[in-house]
Amino acid sequence: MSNLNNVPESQRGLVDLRSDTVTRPTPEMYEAMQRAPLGDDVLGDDPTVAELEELSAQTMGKEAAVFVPSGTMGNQIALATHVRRGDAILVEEEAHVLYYECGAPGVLAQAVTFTIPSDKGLMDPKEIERRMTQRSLHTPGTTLLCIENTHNRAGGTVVPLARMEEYREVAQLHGLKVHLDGARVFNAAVALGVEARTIAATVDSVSFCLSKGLGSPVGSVLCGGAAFIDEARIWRKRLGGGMRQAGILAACGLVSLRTRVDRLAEDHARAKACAEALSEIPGLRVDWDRVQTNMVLVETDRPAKQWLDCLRSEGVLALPPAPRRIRLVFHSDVDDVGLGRAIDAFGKAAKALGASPAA
Ligand code: TLP
Repeated sequence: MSNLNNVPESQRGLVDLRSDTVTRPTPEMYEAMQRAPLGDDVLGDDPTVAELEELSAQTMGKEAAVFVPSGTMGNQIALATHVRRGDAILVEEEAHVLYYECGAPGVLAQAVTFTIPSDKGLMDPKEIERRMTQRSLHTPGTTLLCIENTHNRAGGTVVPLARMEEYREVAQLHGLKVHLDGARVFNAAVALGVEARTIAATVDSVSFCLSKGLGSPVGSVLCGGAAFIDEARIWRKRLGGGMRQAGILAACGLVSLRTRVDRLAEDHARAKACAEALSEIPGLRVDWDRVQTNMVLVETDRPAKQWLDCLRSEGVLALPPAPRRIRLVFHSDVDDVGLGRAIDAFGKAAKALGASPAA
């Protein structure tokens, strides 16, 4: 069922597929916020934050965890904590940490990033090895490999466990640490039919978002070894990410972790159904291989903006990650009725635009 809590009048009736970040808190979350025992987390005494951090660490099979305001902060704290200034980080060429985090690896970790091409988000471990540098008078030492699972710009694609293990092996062989941008690691876990901790076991640190498919209004968690997380806490404070009575947010995170993971399968099923329907509509092309979790990337026969304007007039919102590409993201605030409306809106847009079947 759609969750209409606190949806402003102007947004009622919209089918918002721009991102899974747009979900509103559930009634259980509001209740949990009201009940949550609070303290000053910068002084280390918010019991609800402590509970969330403990549950997160357990869930990921790591020693410790730190609650942060955003996925971006979780990633960038991880990078800055893992590397020394001037080190090199290996990262897939369209990774979120590069593409959407405002150049933070250069600004905060002060690292150089070497990029690895991929096939739908999957890097070749041989290529990773080929791009490593040894610290010398000339070259930066490569000390970190950063992975994204699921991969956002590739369309929510999943990195299978076997590939994660290969990444770990090559990293270990050369003394690199591995950080996982697991903003949507629970989507990956559900798609693979494994526990998130099984994926996390292949990396040194993992950050995951509570505010995406898991439905919390705000927050991410960075998990790793105890000494790493101690250091990460300093980075969080340095970046202004120390939050006071943050238990009010952590309370929602606890609801997310305890009750919102398994339902991600529903979002995946709707994404598949959507992809199937859209591939019948003239002017659109869907790359089936990429529809693995809660996203659908749609290639458009003309500038995506023209399609998006038509969709908006039908009350359907989406974003264009490239000039002729639309991204649709399914989440708990889009039910089957919303799915149907989105498909209808694409059909109407195709007619309005006179899209040709041979796109
Ligand atoms: N992704 C957002 C946008 O920034 C593109 C979205 O709508 O998908 N890692 C990955 C893989 C992400 O997709 C995101 C958010 C983040 C990190 C950052 O999370 P936040 O937005 O909490 O900083």
